[in-house]
Amino acid sequence: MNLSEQIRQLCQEKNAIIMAHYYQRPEIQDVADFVGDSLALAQVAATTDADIIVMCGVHFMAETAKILCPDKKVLIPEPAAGCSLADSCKAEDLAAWKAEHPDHLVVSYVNTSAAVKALTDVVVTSSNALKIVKQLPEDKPILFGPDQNLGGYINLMTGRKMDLWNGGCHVHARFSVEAILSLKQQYPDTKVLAHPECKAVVLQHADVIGSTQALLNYAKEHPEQKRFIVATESGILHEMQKACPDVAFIPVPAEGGGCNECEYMRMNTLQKLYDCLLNESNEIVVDESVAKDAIRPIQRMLEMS
Ligand code: CIZ
Ligand code: SF4
Repeated sequence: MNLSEQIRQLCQEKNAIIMAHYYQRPEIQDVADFVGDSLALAQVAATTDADIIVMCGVHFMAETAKILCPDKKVLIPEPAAGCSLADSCKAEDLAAWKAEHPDHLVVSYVNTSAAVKALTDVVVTSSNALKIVKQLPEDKPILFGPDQNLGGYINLMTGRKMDLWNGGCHVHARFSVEAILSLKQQYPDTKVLAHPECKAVVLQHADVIGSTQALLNYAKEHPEQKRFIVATESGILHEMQKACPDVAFIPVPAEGGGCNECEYMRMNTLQKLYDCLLNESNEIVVDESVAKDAIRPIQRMLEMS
């Protein structure tokens, strides 16, 4: 048996489920039971009857699964798979910001630690952020963190004036505007699909702005388009290509050239996935009192999305 087949066999023996984010390596997406964005991963985690969840994604995604499923064993193939965006907002800094604005609601992007979520009123992902912010009382001021680009995009689309934390994703910050312009020149009439974590100057050139799931759905729902220019982590191209085999998806390169990959997402490998499932290692532990406070804004998100 090859490694993927051995992983599938272990899943059966252990009643384990493998969940993978769209930014994972293609071979991990292919072996997973479920592939999705962080909203879908949280929704599946909330309802699975598996005993073990292996979260092939970054640390905050595994933490979210653990918070939603405290009685299950949640494993991550590479525990060092972090997120520069989540790291840009420490719980103590958010606590200080909140203290300066005691009348504000706190809306946090899902790319945050459990400790930050514990200080939050409602969590959002890029799939449901607009929908959720629109449901919040209009007279209530909002602190939004940590992604400034996503927050700016929500402000633009909703007319809210949320105060924004100054954080960002280093992968989405480095898409080259020049490359987009030259790709648009090379392929006129080709739509640009972009993630709202991209800089506003990139979003200005986008035809469709949305989460990985929304961009994927757009491609699926527009079979008349034979080509797309894509500005998000290039891992999503695997699922796009599978869903739309006759369409060309052109990734926007990073400034200075090269494919725009998240090095944290790529830390998980098939071998590490196998080892972690076999040994049930790298178990995620969330402090109970933190988990108790963090589950409320996640559940609120699931209800509101
Ligand atoms: O929410 C997620 O899964 C992320 C990090 C990206 C996206 O838009 O799907
Ligand atoms: Fe974090 Fe950006 Fe990597 Fe997503 S792509 S995990 S936001 S560093």
